[in-house]
Amino acid sequence: MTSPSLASLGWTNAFLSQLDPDELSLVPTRISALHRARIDGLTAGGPVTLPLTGTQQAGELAIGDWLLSDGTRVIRRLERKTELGRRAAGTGNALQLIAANVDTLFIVTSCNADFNPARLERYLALSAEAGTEAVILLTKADTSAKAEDYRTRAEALSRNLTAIPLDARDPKVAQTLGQWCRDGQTVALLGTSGVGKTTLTNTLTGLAAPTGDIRESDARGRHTTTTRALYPMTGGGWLIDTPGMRALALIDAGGGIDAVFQDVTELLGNCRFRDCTHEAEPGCAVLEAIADGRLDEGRLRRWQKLKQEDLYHSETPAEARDRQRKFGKQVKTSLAVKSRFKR
Ligand SMILES: Nc1nc2c(ncn2[C@@H]2O[C@H](COP(=O)(O)OP(=O)(O)O)[C@@H](O)[C@H]2O)c(=O)[nH]1
Ligand SMILES: [Mg+2]
Repeated sequence: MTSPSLASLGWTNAFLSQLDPDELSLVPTRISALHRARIDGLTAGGPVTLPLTGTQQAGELAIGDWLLSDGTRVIRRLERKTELGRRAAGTGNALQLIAANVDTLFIVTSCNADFNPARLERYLALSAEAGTEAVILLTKADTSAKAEDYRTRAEALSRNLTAIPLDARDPKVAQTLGQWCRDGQTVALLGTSGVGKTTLTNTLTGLAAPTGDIRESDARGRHTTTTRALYPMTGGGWLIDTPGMRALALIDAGGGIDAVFQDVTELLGNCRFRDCTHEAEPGCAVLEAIADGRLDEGRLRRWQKLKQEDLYHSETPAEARDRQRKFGKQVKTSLAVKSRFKR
């Protein structure tokens, strides 16, 4: 088997330019599997296994990371283009990395009741936060007469967003997605159980991982039997599939929210009052947009909910106390306002 070129592995000038002149003889190595005390990697010269020494922690590395090695050990990790991560439980804001240097995140839902704007917006925010390009894949288009409606509804969830209805089992999917699934590109799939992620993985990689009913044992089995996580796609490029991808929680949306809700956020500066809550104030640009049909009220509520949750999950304990104090005041004021109106 011939070895892939560095470019095929996803190496670009963004990585090359990080090298000092005296590092040019080191071996660029992309992590394909992570173990407690070693990594498996891909290089232009073929697959390698490198030990992690005392100061190097597997926890600070991720599948898809680029490392420099001297052939026997890891010298250093290069800065990432994108970082997919989740907030680790009980550690404040610490990010637990799931995958690095993913170019495209395929957000997978189906042309049926799985389609949920609030969930998709969260995934889109997560993708924006990670720095990846998001594309929505609408599987099971073959079972729905409304596939085009789903496409329209999906593309309305963020600006410049592409949504693609498809049959995940169709071998032509590799061509349909050829713009993202090609030489040097790295993709990952995100979506709820049953939407067709494994089916798509099989279609794009030519592998035959079990789908559907045996899903659960499959997920568990993979956890223990193999930690390989970077799969070559038949049309070129790499698909990252790790158990961690399945653990990416919807609360991990982070700061990407505003990028997804640009249609809402660009209205905010036009409200008459700077502290407008967009509930009932006169001169509220957001409520005006809803009144004349430019903005969907459901979308405004979903944005408010996400922002609130994000605040809650990202603030320090001191910030939380401060927020609760302010909220208490707000409640008192609004109660006072209400009782004034009653009289
Ligand atoms: N008709 C149809 N069935 C699909 C499609 N995608 C997935 N399926 C079926 O849906 C079930 C769940 O798919 P699977 O890939 O295991 O979903 P996962 O849980 O996201 O990995 C399987 O029985 C698949 O054959 C599709 O586009 N069209
Ligand atoms: Mg699956």
